[in-house]
Amino acid sequence: MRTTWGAKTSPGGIILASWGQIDRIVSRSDVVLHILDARDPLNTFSEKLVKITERRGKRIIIVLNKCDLIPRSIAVDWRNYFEEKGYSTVYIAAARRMGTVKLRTTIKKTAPSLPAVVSVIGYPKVGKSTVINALKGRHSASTSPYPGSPGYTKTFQLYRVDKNILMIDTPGILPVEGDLVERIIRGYPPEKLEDPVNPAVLLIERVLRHNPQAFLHAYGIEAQEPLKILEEIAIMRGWFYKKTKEPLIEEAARAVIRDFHDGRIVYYVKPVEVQER
Ligand SMILES: Nc1nc2c(ncn2[C@@H]2O[C@H](COP(=O)(O)OP(=O)(O)OP(=O)(O)O)[C@@H](O)[C@H]2O)c(=O)[nH]1
Ligand SMILES: [Mg+2]
Repeated sequence: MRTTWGAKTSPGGIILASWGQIDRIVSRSDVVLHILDARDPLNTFSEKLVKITERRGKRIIIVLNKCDLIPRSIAVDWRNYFEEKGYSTVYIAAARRMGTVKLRTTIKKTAPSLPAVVSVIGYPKVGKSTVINALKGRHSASTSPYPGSPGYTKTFQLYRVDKNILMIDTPGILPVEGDLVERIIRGYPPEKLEDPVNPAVLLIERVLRHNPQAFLHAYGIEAQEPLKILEEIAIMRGWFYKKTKEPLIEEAARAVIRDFHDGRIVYYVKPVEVQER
């Protein structure tokens, strides 16, 4: 089923869903899977989606995805954190098909009746389409590594996962309530960012707060100042302004944003750090 819907595009050209559309999708679902990036669950968690789901009397399952990028103990801590708040929670690594058995049984336990319509909702690039493919057992929903790169989800589409589960893939919702860094790095294709340096600097600062070794491991760079890190990446890759021969930090900033999406820059937040904030 392809639904026609009033498509909206961000200044970066990405098609985003609106809250009204999300509300309609939630109304049509029996269960909502809210997909979070396990590296930073709270910054990819939408209070607004939870409110919509509650208002519509629907059940929600929190899915912590990309758990291959974090230690298992942290995934368990985050699951406990969300379960203590009353959410049914599953941790998975959809790209590696890990945790899919548990997710499937949780969906079936949570659904008021079977077959169930399950919508998959979350910020851009958290892995919504990959979750559908992992449950379906083959690549059906198109996926892509970066915001706006070919294959990102542009429309709502229904997939039959098995005889009891129908899933609706959705485009990444615009995190209007979201944090500035997330909004920029998930909301725009890196090559379309007019100023990639400022968001990259904020991202680097955040990564370093949680993992001071992140850039040493990713690029062999020891520096701890964001601009110095960008300069060193540009020098390493041979990116210079033609005229001035200065390091082309804009290109390095885009590379950092892409490497963050790819999981090359290792960074994760622990639930205890959140509680201490
Ligand atoms: N390491 C890792 N990467 C993942 C995982 N799941 C998805 N990805 C990667 O994350 C990127 C985005 O995946 P998609 O499934 O396209 O994400 P999406 O949420 O559907 O993205 P939009 O449709 O643009 O909102 C791809 O490069 C996936 O390979 C995972 O479990 N682990
Ligand atoms: Mg998608």
